[in-house]
Amino acid sequence: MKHEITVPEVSEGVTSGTIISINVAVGDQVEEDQTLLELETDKAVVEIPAPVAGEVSDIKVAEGDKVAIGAVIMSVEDGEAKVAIPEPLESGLPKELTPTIVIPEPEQNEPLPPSVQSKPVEQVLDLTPVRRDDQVAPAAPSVRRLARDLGVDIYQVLGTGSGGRICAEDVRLFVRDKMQQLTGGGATSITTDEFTGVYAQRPLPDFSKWGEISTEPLSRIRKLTAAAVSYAWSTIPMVTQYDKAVIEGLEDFRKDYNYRVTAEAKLTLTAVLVKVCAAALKTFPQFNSSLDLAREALILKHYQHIGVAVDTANGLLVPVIKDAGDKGIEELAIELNDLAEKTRQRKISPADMEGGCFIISNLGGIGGDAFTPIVYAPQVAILGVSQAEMQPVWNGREFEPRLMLPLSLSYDHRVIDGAAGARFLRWICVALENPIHLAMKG
Ligand code: CAO
Repeated sequence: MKHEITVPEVSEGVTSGTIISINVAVGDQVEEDQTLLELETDKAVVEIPAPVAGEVSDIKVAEGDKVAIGAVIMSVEDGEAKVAIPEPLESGLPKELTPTIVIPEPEQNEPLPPSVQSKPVEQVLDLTPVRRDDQVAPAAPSVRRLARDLGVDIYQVLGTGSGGRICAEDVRLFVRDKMQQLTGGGATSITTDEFTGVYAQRPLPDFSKWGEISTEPLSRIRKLTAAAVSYAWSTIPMVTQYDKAVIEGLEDFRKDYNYRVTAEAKLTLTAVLVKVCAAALKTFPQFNSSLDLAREALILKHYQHIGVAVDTANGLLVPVIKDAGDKGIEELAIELNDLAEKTRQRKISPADMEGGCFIISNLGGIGGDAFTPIVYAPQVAILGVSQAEMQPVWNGREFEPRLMLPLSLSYDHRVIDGAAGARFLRWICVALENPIHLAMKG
């Protein structure tokens, strides 16, 4: 049987296009969906696929030809005799083949499970194919294959690419949307092995309409960071608690100490915080835990591995100081300086960044008086450190200048109550103000 291939309607308002490449010759055997030729319109370049497998029997155009929408440009012979096809209904398929899924209305007095009580009683999901003979969906063969594999009628998918071109993400969004219609967007909606993070985004407008733009590919670190913070932000109900520690005593000691040691052994505020936070995790074990929702349990860790956010030329990395709770501040300072330097030079291994229980993000060397750090799943808390500065503090009789270190603790509210968050952060402030407390606790 002979199939005539016509110039498809690419998008509204487009009446013609130019053949920019012909990928087959008369006599070639082609697979279904194999690209036969490419058509350029003022809105997009469209690949025109073979509607069936067969032999190219006729080519009526040449590269460079301008063709009108609807003109016959090629023929493919599938080698089969023409057979009688049941008269299609308006939808394009016989009624019995129309895949319409109906969620039945429940029995009048039958109680609904709580998870579905608020859903509409009947939802009809119309998956009727809408293919029209005169139109080829503007999508690459790989995207058509994906749609076919997922059972999606590609003609129902809204293309978000240039000129309405359909990409793989459009097909996935279509499936997600239909599944959410089916489940009411509830807990049984579509799940994927991997949270799509950075890709979970609505289609972008064409910014070039408003001015000049340029595009840069995301680095691997940026993609990983985007996925991690998107996941954490959308799955952890978090709260941030703020407090301030008076640190002139600590700073006097640090400056005096640093006067006497080499650069490798320099005692930084962050090293002191690593020790303080490790001790705080020992005192408040639920801050050193991970929530196991599947088992409805809290996993408590009996080690204190502290991650330190390090700003590098390539982006944020978080190396982990293992067993910080068992190490002295001097040892921690040397280890942190070494690890931070290796991180900046990208000389750390993935193992150096694994197993963290809690993160310290110190932006105080750069500036700022407060920020909200994002808990790094599956951890349950993170400490943000802003810039210490002299501030007037009322001592009961007068204002006196004190060096105040602003701290912000974000925590997973499913695991940690507000009062516990406030106590934990106050404990850290007191430990920074009175380091002897640390020596007392070991
Ligand atoms: N307040 C005021 N000054 C501070 C400070 C603070 N909170 N923290 C550091 N400083 C000062 C230090 O005292 C130091 O000054 P001196 O040289 O006079 O002692 C200077 O800033 C530089 O500190 P440092 O970088 O040598 O050492 P550090 O331990 O304080 O910081 C590190 C190490 C790795 C935390 C830091 O280099 C870094 O990368 N910070 C950025 C972290 C980040 O990007 N976080 C965002 C993550 S997203 O939530």
